[in-house]
Amino acid sequence: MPSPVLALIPTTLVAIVGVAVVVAVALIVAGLWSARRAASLPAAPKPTPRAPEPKPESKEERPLKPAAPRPPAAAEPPKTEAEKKEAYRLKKEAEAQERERRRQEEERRAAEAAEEARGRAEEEQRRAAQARAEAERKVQAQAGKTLADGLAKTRGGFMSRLNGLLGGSGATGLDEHLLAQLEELLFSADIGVKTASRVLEAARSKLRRGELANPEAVKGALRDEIERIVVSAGAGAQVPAAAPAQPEVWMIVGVNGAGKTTTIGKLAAQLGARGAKVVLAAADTFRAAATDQLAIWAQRSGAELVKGSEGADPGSVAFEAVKRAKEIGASHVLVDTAGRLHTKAPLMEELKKVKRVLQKAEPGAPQEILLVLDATNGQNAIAQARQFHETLQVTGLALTKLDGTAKGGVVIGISDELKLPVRYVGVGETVDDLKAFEPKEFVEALFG
Ligand SMILES: Nc1nc2c(ncn2[C@@H]2O[C@H](COP(=O)(O)OP(=O)(O)OP(=O)(O)O)[C@@H](O)[C@H]2O)c(=O)[nH]1
Ligand SMILES: [Mg+2]
Repeated sequence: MPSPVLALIPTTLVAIVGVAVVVAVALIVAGLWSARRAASLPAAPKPTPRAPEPKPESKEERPLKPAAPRPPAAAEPPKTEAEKKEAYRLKKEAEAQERERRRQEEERRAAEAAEEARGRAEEEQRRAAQARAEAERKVQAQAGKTLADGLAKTRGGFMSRLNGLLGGSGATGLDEHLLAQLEELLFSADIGVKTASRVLEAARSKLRRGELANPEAVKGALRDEIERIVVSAGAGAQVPAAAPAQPEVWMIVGVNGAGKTTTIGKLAAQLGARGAKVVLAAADTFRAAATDQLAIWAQRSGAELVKGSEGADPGSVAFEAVKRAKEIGASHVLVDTAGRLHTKAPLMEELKKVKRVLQKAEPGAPQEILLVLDATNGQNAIAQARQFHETLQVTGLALTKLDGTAKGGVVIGISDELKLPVRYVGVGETVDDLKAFEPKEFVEALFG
């Protein structure tokens, strides 16, 4: 039979083990609960790194408004819907502000560029106006040049010596000695020996008839004779019909550098100013620069230019120009030709050919063969005129550069010897310095 103590042992043991199990379970449960709780709590916020402030690179780059606050870089994506929406809203708002900032910046730059362009345009306009005013001032300064101005050097030479002889205090009476002095003066006055003799003879015969009472009267007699010679050589500049049925063709000829192209340019400008439609024929195909020079005049005067390539046949350029003038209903064709020595026969033949081509291009053309003579050539201009006239049957003369010479008396010699009308005289380089020649005005300007 078991003792009662032994009987108690299993019961006690069971109780102890039971308590221990309960305590252990309780501890485990408590541990698990606290661990879960800890896991469900939000993590302590980490400090967000500060986004570096955008440094403006320069004054230009500085935004007009402070940049919109960007949403802080989320350490973690938002968890809730509301937070997501808020973050999205902030992002959109920042983008919109950035767009606005860029728009304003572009607007500012465009305004600055427009202002700069306006300033530049104003400056250019101011400069152009200044240049125009200066050019105008120069033209005005020269536009007043009259035939008398142009003849100033001639008056100062031949005429002042004549006045000294006949009008000065030294002129006391009329005798052979005075006539001899007069003869010498006239012979050296570029009017040519023949003409000088003719003028002197007229004065001498009046003297013999007792028509000249004093030196002043001798001067009057010389003046009358000179006027008779110049007037009888023919009319001055032709006045072209307002609307001719067919274009008038003028062929311009002369030695090198006489002033042909310049005279054509001035004529084109004067005709253009009167409303005439003009065609310029660049038949000086000898040098490319000759065409360029004429092209500038065409542009200035509003005339149309017909040209060929360098070395092209001058006749074909002239022909094309007449054809073009008919097409556009032009009133004038001015044909520029290459300068040539009047003594070079083959070159003079070439001019004959151009004339023939013009005759074919239009019946009656060329209506004018204008010989341009440089007045500074003096007596040589008369020799040139004779040769050109013989080859081409010149119809009129233009005497250039009278302003630069004391040899204006050459006009008298040419008129007398060749009986060719002086149509124009050049007294300077501007358009208005080409004057229609008026014989009486010339004599008036010469004698004063
Ligand atoms: N002072 C002055 N100069 C003139 C006058 N006519 C022309 N000239 C000048 O004379 C120079 C020669 O003129 P151009 O028209 O080229 O002469 P060109 O006869 O066509 O010459 P080539 O074609 O080489 O034969 C230029 O510098 C002209 O400005 C004038 O009446 N007075
Ligand atoms: Mg020329």
